[in-house]
Amino acid sequence: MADDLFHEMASSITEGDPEAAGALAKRAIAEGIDPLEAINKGFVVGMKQVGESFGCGDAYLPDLVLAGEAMKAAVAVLDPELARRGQQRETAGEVVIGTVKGDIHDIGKTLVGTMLAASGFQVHDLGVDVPPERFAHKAREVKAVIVGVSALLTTTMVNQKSVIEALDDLGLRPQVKVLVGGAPVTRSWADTIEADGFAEDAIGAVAEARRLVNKPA
Ligand code: B1M
Repeated sequence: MADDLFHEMASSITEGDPEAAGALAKRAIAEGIDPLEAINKGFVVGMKQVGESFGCGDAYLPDLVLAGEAMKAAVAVLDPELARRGQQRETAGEVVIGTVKGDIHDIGKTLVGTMLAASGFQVHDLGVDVPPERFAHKAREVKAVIVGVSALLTTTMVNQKSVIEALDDLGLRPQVKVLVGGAPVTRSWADTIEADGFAEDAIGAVAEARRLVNKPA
């Protein structure tokens, strides 16, 4: 029964099991289940559960990382089938993400990127130690709707502002929204540099990104 399969799909995400998620996605295709339904009624349900557990302290960072990996494994199997059927999963838009110049911390940034990709954004991850101009040029190249800028050091936070200035220099503001985050970053800092969005963690980043493009989850 499809409901049982959807339930198993959600569990494969909450258990952070990419192998199971991939196998369940293949089973859905073999059983003729609509891949969009599999994503929305199965895997996404698990993703939401993990997010809620993390929000109230019942799940931890490794759970989020594994859930993200499991989601990616399922989507990797289902995306070609979606394309084959001529359906497109709703794309929330292009996101350029990276860690600011002078900063090589990448764990949180990568996690945020993974979660954004799992929630429907097309993510272009520029890596770490990224000069402001590179964010801006990539944003222009891919017609980004959001530029996500991570900073982990009090000494590099200021480079988030430089990214906004670089976007300004190319005339990309305000149509490109800027989302900032990282351990030392606060809402008040985001307001000071006139960023459009701020999130404390990866789940918050997904909610904030969807709000910024008017597609709340
Ligand atoms: Co560094 N480091 N580190 N470090 N390091 C910190 C950040 C520090 C707080 C440690 C400390 O002193 N207690 C401190 C900064 C102090 C400060 O500025 N206030 C520090 C320092 C000083 C340094 C060096 C200068 C140390 C030295 O060399 N003397 C050096 C700097 C190098 C450089 O960048 N130029 C350095 C180097 C390193 C390592 C390379 C050893 C390693 C990084 C490895 C890697 O990333 N591949 C490292 C690590 C691991 C840490 C700590 C211990 C952990 C960071 C981490 O990965 N956390 C860190 C202490 C800490 O944060 N507790 C520390 C887990 C990760 C999932 O969380 O990155 O916060 P986080 O991401 C979260 C949120 O912040 C948010 O969501 C994520 C997921 O929940 N978020 C976003 C992040 N980006 C976001 C973007 C968004 C939205 C949300 O929108 C776009």
